[in-house]
Amino acid sequence: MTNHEHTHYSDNDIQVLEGLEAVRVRPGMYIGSTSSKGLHHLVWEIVDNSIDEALAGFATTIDIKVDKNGVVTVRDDGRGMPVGIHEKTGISTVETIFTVLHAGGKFGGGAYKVSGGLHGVGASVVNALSEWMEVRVFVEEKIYYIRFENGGHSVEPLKVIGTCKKEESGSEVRFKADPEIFTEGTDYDYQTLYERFRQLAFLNKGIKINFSFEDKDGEVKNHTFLYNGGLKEYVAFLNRNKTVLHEDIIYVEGVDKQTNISVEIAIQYNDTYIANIYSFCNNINTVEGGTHEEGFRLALNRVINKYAKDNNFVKKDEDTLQTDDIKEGLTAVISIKHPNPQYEGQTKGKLGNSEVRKVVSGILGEGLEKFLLEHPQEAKTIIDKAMLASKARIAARKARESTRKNALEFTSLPGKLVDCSSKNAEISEIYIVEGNSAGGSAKEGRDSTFQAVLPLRGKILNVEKARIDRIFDNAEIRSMITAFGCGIGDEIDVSKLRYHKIVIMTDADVDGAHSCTLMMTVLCRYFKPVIEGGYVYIAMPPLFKVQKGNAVRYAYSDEECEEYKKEFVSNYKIQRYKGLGEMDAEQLWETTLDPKTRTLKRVTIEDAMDADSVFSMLMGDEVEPRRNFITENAHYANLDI
Ligand code: 28F
Repeated sequence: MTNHEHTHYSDNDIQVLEGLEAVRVRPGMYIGSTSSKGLHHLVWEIVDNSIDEALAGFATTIDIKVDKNGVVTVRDDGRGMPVGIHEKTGISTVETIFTVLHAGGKFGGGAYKVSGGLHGVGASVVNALSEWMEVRVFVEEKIYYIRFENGGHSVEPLKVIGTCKKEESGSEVRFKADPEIFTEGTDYDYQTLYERFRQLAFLNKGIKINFSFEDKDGEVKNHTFLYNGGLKEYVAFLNRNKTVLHEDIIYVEGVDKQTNISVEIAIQYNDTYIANIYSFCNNINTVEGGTHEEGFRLALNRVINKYAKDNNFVKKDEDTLQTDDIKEGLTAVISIKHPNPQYEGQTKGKLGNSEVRKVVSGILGEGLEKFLLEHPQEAKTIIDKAMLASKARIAARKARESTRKNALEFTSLPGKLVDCSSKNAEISEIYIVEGNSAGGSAKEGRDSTFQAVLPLRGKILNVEKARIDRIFDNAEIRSMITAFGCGIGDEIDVSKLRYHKIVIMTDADVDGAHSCTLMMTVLCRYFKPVIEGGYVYIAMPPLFKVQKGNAVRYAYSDEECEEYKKEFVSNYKIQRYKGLGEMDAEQLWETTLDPKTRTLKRVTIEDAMDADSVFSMLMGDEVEPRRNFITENAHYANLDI
């Protein structure tokens, strides 16, 4: 810290600076981590403040620019941050907001912060973790300016640096994250930013978000996100590669006057058997659900069953449709805004406020009832589908009971599994290999003490197109269930998993990528906790072997192959691997099995929504988006999961 930079500070302000020092000492406590994820939190934080100004009704447009040097600029057309002297700190409110920890909450003049919440740590944290930051406020035809350096030290107090038009009011923040803090560098990921801004635009209808991103080569991509239909457009987007059962999307919104909770919900059924329900509180994806999702299910169950009975779809009381039946093929987004959200659960991704249940159930119940009465055709389609699901559920229970019986009767592992000798799950690995020839090499090449091999015959079942009863009939999937040992679906118990590494190994070509995706669909749908636990990997076999004498290089891309050719200059041999089957056991060990040299890509569900759309696209009926995706992403390292 260089002292001459803040000589105008009083004693009181030194404390303020110490506050920001604490952020620099333990950044993880404020932004979760100093990885790329933490870096992106800085952007979310500043953008959230603009979103709040828009939700308060004062801003309509947010411009976000990221340049190739990692400088982020965010601007909104709101009222502009208050420029007067702050009563408690004796410095401008702008400077207070950026130098006092949690100033946003503590100094809030009554209006609650809607956006953020979970990560809403305040702009001062972003300032503390920035190499430099500049703030401009456009208000009453003047431009105010302040600059901070070296982790939050103002260079001089807020001052007027120019004039602007009356209608140009708003706030602008520019910053460069501090590379000394962020261990993985200060480069932003285009896809991550793009997807979050798109999501924010869906969740906050009518807010226009202009996004501009300059990549390393200086090429600029521009996008404008504006969805006046809000969640209605979000659900249409999520179903874009699916065959929908009704064009009119069920859409409900309302505010509960007593609690000041606002609710927005959109629902549309498609012809698959999978439910995709996404919930948000204050623009945060509540991945573990919570009381808003409970209220949603209560209303759905109550209203659909009432309608089915009132209209003689079902006669006896025993024919009650279960929520699981009603959820089949349903895509829904639930978004609530709460003045005082309480989060719980392992990752604080579960909404806990109990009053929310009744509020959501009430608002959705009323809206859904109205929709069904006004759309008898759609109502019939939905109830027919739920009744079919109910029949399938009963069939599935029978199938599952017989599978379980079988599992009890024959506790032996599936015949095709070549198990490892270790019984310690922590070190055990299972390679799921497509095709018998590759399975053979893997069997020979592996280290049998801790590596098991499960060869799968041909393509496995496309689970998105199959009902649960058929899934239990499928031999390949049954082998997986027994080999993993942890159960499936709702009955899964990850602590029983027999291998802590499940490695999907397919050829590095389009067919292989397709098989890999199919397997991941199975895992995603029926073994989700196993993916969430970080137990699933994709093996990355090389595409080329470049050899000169005893020196061997394995290349995973054309570019890498070119590099090795240059390295060897001349007299080298190149072998292109068309499939895993072409490698002998020793080569397979060296390139794909040996923990010392192999490359494994861990599969995470960072964004289940997009994983879902990739799967739908790859496996849905629409051929065109699928073909495009496969050709653009032929190297499956790019799969969005
Ligand atoms: C680029 C990031 O941060 N926009 C913001 C405002 C507007 C007000 C405000 C912000 C009130 C008491 C805390 C203006 N006039 N974009 C932004 N726009 N903060 S941040 O007030 C700060 C709070 O202390 C604002 C009247 N009320 C509020």
